[in-house]
Amino acid sequence: FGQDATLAGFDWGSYLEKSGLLAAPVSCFRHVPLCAQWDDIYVGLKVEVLNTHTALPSYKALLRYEGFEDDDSHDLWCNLGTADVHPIGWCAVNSKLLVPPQEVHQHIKDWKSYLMKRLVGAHTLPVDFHVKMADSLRCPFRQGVRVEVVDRSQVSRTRSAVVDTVIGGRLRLLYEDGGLGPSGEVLSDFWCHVQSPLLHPVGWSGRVGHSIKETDTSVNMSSHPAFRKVPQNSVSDQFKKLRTVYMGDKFFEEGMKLEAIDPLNLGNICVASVRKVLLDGYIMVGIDGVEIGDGSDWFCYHASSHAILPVGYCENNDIPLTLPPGYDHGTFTWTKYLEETGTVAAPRRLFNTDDVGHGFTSGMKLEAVDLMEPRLVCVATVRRCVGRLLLLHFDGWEPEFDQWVDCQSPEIYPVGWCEITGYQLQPPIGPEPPQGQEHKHTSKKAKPF
Ligand code: MLZ
Repeated sequence: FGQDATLAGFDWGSYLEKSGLLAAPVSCFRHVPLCAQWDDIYVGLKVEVLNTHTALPSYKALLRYEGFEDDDSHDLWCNLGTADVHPIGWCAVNSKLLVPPQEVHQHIKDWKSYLMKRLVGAHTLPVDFHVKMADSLRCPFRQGVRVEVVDRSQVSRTRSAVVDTVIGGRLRLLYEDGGLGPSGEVLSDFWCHVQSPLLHPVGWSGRVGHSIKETDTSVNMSSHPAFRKVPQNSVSDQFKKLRTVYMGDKFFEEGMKLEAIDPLNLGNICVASVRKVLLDGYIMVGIDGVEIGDGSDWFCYHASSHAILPVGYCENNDIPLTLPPGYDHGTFTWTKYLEETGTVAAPRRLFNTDDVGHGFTSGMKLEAVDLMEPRLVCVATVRRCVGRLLLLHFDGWEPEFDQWVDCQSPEIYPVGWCEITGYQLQPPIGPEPPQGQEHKHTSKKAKPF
């Protein structure tokens, strides 16, 4: 499964126009190329573009050739991040001829003086635009770097893995004892962004007290290119710094109750418990009522994670709370539940619910990782914004696939990101969205994985 959006005939420009929805602005995504430069990009900016409806502040912009004035018949969708779009003056500096499209010649006789009039005082792309783009795509990881990352076959532990591929800051990781198939194919891999909270330097698990799968050294991976050289251990400065939390004596404690995003069902926020307190602000969380009992389904969250929430958060924000089996919404109250279970709620101030003032609003389009199948970057829509959480919907997929993510998640990208980085984009399945309204789910129910 998994198909390339371009090959499938998907085009963001016409998709947005048909849906009548906006793309989320690049400036909403702090981890992506040119985020800091995006204040300089706005409707009316002039650029030079290869001569081959509304402009949107994503990477994709609708351009009109100079000379067409109010005539939109030759407008074209371009990705501002790709090398074919240049600041005004680029042609002159590079001794290229700046010529108008054929049709313009017919009604503008003196092109030179027309251009002069139009361009004097106009704004254009910053001169270092493409340099900045290239800079921000540089990545501290290469093939052969060893990391510790969540074990997708048992989420409570990490596992040693080696970087195979890097695309746009997203890593394809091969578990070191994942094995190779008969024709050398990788049997077990994992994808995440370099800033993912699931990714850690070598030695992290031991240091914080997280369980790690012992590498089965009898598995031979040496015929795979990522294992040709001796893996090079990653170190903490290659990773994103998390906010420091003071654990002191008033920190999370084993048994405290909270609400947590279910790591295996990211559309659900559940009744949960702190199961273990690790070091450096990390805790292991279990979902009440569905735990297997051996701890293999606990999940590690940092105290600053958006995915753990204080008791009452769902109710206060009108989000349906997923209850333990046997409880129903008519009768469940936290007060009763705490009493019944003889437990306490984790203190509200331990949670990172700071409002960060992101610019997302519901209905905005973006490119988002399906975290249950993290190789896939898909066409998605912001369905709800609650504090720093966004509920994402994957266009064309059933609402069961919806996922809660943090507004600063490194796994969400502006429209056009895949095109810039060369990452494959998963187009929406099913028919195109109907005009001017949100996409109806017409696809038949799809199963996860
Ligand atoms: N395993 C799934 C892939 C689903 C991907 C959905 N992404 C929004 C399938 O059955 O195809």
